[in-house]
Amino acid sequence: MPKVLSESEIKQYIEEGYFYPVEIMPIDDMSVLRRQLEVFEGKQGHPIEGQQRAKVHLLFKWIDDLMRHPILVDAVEDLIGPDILCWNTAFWIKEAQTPSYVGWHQDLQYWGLDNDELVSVWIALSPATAESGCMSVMPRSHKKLFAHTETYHEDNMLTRGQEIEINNATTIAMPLQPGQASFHNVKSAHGSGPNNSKDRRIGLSMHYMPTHTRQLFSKWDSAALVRGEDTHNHFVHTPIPVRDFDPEAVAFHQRASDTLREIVYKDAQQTNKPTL
Ligand SMILES: O=C(O)CCC(=O)C(=O)O
Repeated sequence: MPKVLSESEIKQYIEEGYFYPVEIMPIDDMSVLRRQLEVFEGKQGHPIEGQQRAKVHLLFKWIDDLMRHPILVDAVEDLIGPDILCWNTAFWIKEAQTPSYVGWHQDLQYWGLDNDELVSVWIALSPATAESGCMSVMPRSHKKLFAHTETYHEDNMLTRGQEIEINNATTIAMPLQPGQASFHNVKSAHGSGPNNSKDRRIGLSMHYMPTHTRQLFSKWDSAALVRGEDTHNHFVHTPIPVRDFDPEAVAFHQRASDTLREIVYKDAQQTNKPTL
């Protein structure tokens, strides 16, 4: 018996490779979380950047809590079963009226993971609309692998500026209000356009996988055990921070985010882009 998703949502995810929106929390509760991010950015004097954007559950206690939110994890359990790791949590921020975009891509090809069960959850902290550059997905694209061109375009937020040629394929925009999330399979082709709105577009992606998953690009990698049991131990479990910038978790973040960088930059040109 599924815990959160309906049979038709599960069927849509399996057949089409995505579904949205799922209500995770009310808008007002999400605006409290957005404020926590922006208070931090105000104190450091600039938006979060570089390695502050990846494995962020190790830096911010409130993100570790969000990653373990029962509605989210129940929904993921409905899709991949009860023993669940979260491999990465990453901010995707497009400042108001800026040209940054995300080229059409499939994640699986760059993450070194050995199966296609990983579920990507993208949760909105601010309105994600057609105007602000919400994510779009190509239905049923998770059933094959596409060739990517590595453009290194400066406005493409991806490490290599990778792009799939989508030609006339059908694509579906996934607008979300703060507190709502979309779910897509690690092989689903997705991308997003620039933010032409007057507000920042702030999203957090969280990548959940079954505990039997292996990392093929690195001998050492980490993930958070968010539910169930891990009898495989292919990933070192991330510590749970007791507060934002807990020294033990921050030290772990250094190694975890350096490793992530090595994985996503495997065979790529080095750029100063974030590790996404
Ligand atoms: O934030 C976006 O527009 C794209 C995010 C993305 O590519 C991902 O979550 O895998």
